[in-house]
Amino acid sequence: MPNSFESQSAPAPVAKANKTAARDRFESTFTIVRDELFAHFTAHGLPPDAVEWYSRVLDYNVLGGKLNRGVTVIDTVEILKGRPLTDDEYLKASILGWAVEFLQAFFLVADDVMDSSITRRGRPCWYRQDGVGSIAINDALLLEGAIYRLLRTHFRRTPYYSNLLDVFHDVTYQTEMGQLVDLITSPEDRVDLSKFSVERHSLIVIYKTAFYSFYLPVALAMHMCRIPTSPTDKSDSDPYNLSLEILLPLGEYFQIQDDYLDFAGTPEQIGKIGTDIVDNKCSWCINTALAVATPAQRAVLDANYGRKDPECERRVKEVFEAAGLRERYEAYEREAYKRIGALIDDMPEVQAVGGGAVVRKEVFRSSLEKIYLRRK
Ligand code: DMA
Ligand code: MG
Ligand code: MG
Ligand code: MG
Repeated sequence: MPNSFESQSAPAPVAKANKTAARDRFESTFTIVRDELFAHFTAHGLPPDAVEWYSRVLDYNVLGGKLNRGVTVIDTVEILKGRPLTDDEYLKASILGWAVEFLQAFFLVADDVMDSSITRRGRPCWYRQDGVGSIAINDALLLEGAIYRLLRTHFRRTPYYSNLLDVFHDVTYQTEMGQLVDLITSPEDRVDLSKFSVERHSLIVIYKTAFYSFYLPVALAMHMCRIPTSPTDKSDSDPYNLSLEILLPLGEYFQIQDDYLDFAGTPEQIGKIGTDIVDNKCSWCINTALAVATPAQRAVLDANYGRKDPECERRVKEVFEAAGLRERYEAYEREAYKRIGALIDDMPEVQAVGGGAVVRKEVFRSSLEKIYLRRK
């Protein structure tokens, strides 16, 4: 397929139906995961009210999203194997998919508390539900703990168990580093737009989003397919490092979409009310506006950004509109799609990495197509 923005159109109905079927099949395996986790709670003698609470935590926070990360694990295993999966392979890939979705749920529950967000996936954020409040902190930790229960149950006896644990631990820590820089770059009480920069933004988004959203699902699939890490680890030919070269720029592009939609998307469309302006976030929008603002516009931004006042937020949005952010974003998206597409085009079709295992570039193309032009 030619790699040009112009050649892209809406997905064909068949492709869309396949996508929905893949998601539905993945979603249907959730009951397995749920039942296992409940059985474990019950085996520890936890009372029914605790199991019932946990059940609400899982249903509310793990389900209701797009499930792109989980589905990507399964898609990637299929691409790497080059054939349909056996039932056992499908189950294993879907457990890894759920483990990624649990990690996502863990981060989102905590992120919404830290960002004082109002809604998520079209409903109140979990911490804002009646009777939840700061219990959400422990609920987030329980969601993280569940990952390691699932891995232990399904992978303890596989030779790649330690690789799975390693990648989950690494990526979790990287995400937390990103959240740290995100949070300390947006203090509530001291707005100082001169602290923002595209370099700072790039660091934040690669760490808080790209590793766990893009690298993790692919790396898990690669481990499940027994793709070896290179013995020298840091070498250019290490397939995991090569994957990062595409997946980190892809993750950066994805978070820029998220930043843009925080400003330009409607709550109905994105399922959440944008909080970046009020929260003083170092987002793509403010960085782009700062780069082109006239002195008068800059003064409006200085006086109104990061203020807990709807009128201030409205003034900032006015400057964003006047600075042509919508057109600038469209141009950015075309450029990112071409640039990342070219990185993928430049890879060999198949990278043989030893032991008969191969990495196919379709893995990366499939991730890029999943997010291109997304509006939610
Ligand atoms: C998301 O950043 C990062 C993590 C680790 C959840 P964000 O606060 O921009 O996400 P959202 O817009 O979904 O709240
Ligand atoms: Mg947030
Ligand atoms: Mg956040
Ligand atoms: Mg956001």
